[in-house]
Amino acid sequence: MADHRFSRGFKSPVLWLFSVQSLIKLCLSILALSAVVVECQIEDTFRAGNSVFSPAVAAARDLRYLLYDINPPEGFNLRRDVYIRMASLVKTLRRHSDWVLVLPPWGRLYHWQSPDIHQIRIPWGEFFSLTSLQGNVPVIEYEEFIAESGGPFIEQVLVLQNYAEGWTDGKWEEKVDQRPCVERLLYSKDKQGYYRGWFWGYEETRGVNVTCLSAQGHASILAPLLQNNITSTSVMLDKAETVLHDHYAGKDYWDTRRSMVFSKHLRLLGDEFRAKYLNSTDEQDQTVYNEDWTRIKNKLGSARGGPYLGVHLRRKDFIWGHREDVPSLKGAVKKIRDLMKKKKLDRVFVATDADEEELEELKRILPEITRFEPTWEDLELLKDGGVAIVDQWICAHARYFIGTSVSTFSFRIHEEREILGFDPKTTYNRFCGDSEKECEQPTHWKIVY
Ligand SMILES: Nc1nc2c(ncn2[C@@H]2O[C@H](COP(=O)(O)OP(=O)(O)O)[C@@H](O)[C@H]2O)c(=O)[nH]1
Ligand SMILES: *[C@@H]1O[C@H](CO)[C@@H](O)[C@H](O)[C@H]1NC(C)=O
Ligand SMILES: *[C@@H]1O[C@H](CO)[C@@H](O)[C@H](O)[C@H]1NC(C)=O
Ligand SMILES: *[C@@H]1O[C@H](CO)[C@@H](O)[C@H](O)[C@H]1NC(C)=O
Ligand SMILES: [Mg+2]
Repeated sequence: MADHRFSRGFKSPVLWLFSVQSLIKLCLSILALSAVVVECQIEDTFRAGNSVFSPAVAAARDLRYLLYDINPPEGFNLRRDVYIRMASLVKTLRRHSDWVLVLPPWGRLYHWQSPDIHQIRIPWGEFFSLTSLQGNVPVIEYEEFIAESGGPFIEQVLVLQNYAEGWTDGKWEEKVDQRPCVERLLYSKDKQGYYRGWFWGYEETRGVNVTCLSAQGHASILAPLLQNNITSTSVMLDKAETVLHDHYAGKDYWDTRRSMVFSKHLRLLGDEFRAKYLNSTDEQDQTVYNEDWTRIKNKLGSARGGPYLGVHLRRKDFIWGHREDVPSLKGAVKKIRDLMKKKKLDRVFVATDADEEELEELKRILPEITRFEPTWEDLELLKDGGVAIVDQWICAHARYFIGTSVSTFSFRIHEEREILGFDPKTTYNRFCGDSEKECEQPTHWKIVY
C-alpha cells in the first residue's frame, strides 16, 4: 500500500513542523542556530545515525541495529523510562562493537485520544532534540534505519517474557534463556514466510525471524546474548520493559535522562505561555537553559521558578480504580488553596487529563486556574504528546510543584526540575487521597553528574 508519510523522504521532521504559520517567525532564527549546533555537536563516532551512509558503508563498518518496542498499553512517560534502559544496553554493547539504537516511532497510545489528528509514525524529533539524544548514545529514527539498512526488514525479533515457571524457589537470580513463547505471539507468518505484526504502523515492515526470550534482570544481561549468540545485523526487543534499569538513578541513568531534551518548538511554546500568563521568564526565575545538556550542571536550590504553583492532577484511569492515594477534585482544590496561601503564590497552573465534566467542575471551584489549552491548529501541530510536554515544561518551571501519586507523568516533571536545579522541597510533593492515612511523599532521586 502506498504510504505518503513513508515516501516523504528524510526531511527533518522539525522542518515541516516549523512550516506552520504561528511558529514560523519564532523558529527561523532557531533553525539557523540548531543547524550550527548539529554541526558542532555530533562527534565522529556518533555519525552512525547520519543517512549519508549507504548500506554498503554501514555493512563495511559492521554496524548493528538495536530496535525495541513496548507493551501496547504503556503510556508515554513509562516509554521514556524504557528508553533509558535501552540506551544503557546499547552503551554496554558498544564496548565490543558498533551498535546504534533505533528510536521506535510514537503512536497508537491509549491516552492519545484527540480525534481527527494523525497520531502514528511520529518520529522522536517531534518531541525530543535528536542532537541532544545523540550526545549520549548513537540513535537514529526508524525511517533512517530503513534507508540505511537496505529496507523495511528486521532480521531478528526477540519477544521478551518472564519465565513461565516464575521465580524458582522464590529466589531472585538474573538469567536469560531462549524459550517457547508463553503467550500467543502477536506476529504471524505471511505467504512469503516473513512475520507481519505491529511495527509502529509501518505496514511494509517485516520480521525475518521471531522468537521468544525469557529474561529476568537488568537490561545489560541481554548484552552477551546479543553479542555472541545472535548474528543478525538488526535485532528488535519487543516488550522491552521486561528488563530493568542497569542502575536506576545512577550516573548513566542521569546522563541519558539529561540528554532527553524536549524539542525546541515545545520548549518555546511553554516559555511563551509562561511569559504571557504566568509572569515567568528564565532570567527572573533563575532557570536559564543551555541548548547543550552536557553543560547544564545547576546546583540544587539555584533555580527559583516562576511565581506560580505548578500542579499535575492525574485523573482518568487513576480515578476509575478508586485508588485511595488519589484525591477527589474537592480534596485537590483544598490542597491547592492551602499551598497558594502558604507559598504566597496567587497563580496556579494545572496540568491534567481530566475529562470535560471534571474540567468544568474544576474551573467552577478554582476560577483562578491557568491551563494550557491548545487551539485545534496547535493540537494538530503538537499532537497529544506535544501538549503533554508543554504541560510538563510549564510545571517544571513553577516555584513549587505538586503532582499525583505514582504517576510517571509527575516523575518526569520531578526529574526535569532536578535538572533545572530546584530545591527538592519544592519538587517531591504529591496529593494525598481524601482519606489516605499514611501519605508517603515521593522519593528524592538526587541527580548524579
Ligand atoms: N496534556 C496532558 N496530558 C496528560 C496529563 N496527565 C496525563 N496525561 C495523558 O495521559 C498519559 C498518562 O500516561 P503516562 O504517560 O503513562 O503517565 P502515568 O500513567 O500518569 O504514569 C500521558 O502520557 C498523557 O497523554 C496532563 O496533565 N496533561
Ligand atoms: C549463548 O551461547 C552460549 C555458548 O554457545 C550458550 O552456552 C548459551 O546457552 C547461549 N545463550 C542463550 C540464551 O541461548
Ligand atoms: C530464528 O532465530 C532463532 C534464535 O536466534 C534460531 O535458533 C533459529 O534458527 C532461527 N530460525 C531461522 C529460520 O533462521
Ligand atoms: C512580574 O514579576 C516581577 C518580578 O518578579 C514583578 O516586579 C512584576 O510586578 C510582576 N508583574 C505582574 C504583572 O505581576
Ligand atoms: Mg501510564
